[in-house]
Amino acid sequence: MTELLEATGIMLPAREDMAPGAVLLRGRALVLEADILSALASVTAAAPFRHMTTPGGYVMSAAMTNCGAAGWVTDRTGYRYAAVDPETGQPWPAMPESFRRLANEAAADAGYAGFMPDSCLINRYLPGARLSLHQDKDERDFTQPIVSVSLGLPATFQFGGRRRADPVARYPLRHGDIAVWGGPSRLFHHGVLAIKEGGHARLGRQRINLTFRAAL
Ligand code: MD6
Ligand code: FE
Repeated sequence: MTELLEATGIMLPAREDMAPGAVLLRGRALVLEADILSALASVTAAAPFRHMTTPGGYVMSAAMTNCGAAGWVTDRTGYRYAAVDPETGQPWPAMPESFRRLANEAAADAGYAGFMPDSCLINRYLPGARLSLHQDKDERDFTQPIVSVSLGLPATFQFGGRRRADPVARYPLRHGDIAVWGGPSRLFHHGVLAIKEGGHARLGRQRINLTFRAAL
């Protein structure tokens, strides 16, 4: 099959449908890898990773930061998008052009032409960190998709349905893979299983995820 690419020895389809409106694009970020990694270093130097607290009082195991006009934050008062980084008191770093372009082009590949993200949440998972099953529902406009870029250590992505109790499928995510979900699956539950110990050639002992949203 021509629609196969090799990643760490295991063949995966270049494109996989997870649900109606939800698609996995294997290796899609690699065309812009160098630009994305250098822009990532600039953003995280200006807005360092930090562990946020959920409204329920739990410290999240993934460390987070943001770039773009709006950044997703959580504290004891709730989840929201904020224009200013509560740690630095400064606006979040501007969204790098390479980020905007990658998100826009991946969304178009997935069937969502014209995606203009105003928010990029950046998650850093060290081995053991995880993200429990949840919906992304703090955005204003659910007609716009979510574009999620995986970098560094591999992860197992969980993708369920509209209801929390719906069946959940598991997909391996590797460096460069992009998941896009929107339309009928925009509010589907998803999560990330605990990251396994390891080292990545470019990023070392961590997984980085870029989650693009049209939030405002
Ligand atoms: C991922 N992250 O790390 C997917 N959603 O592959 C998310 O789904 C996510 O990290 C909302 C808030 C933070 C997140
Ligand atoms: Fe999410």
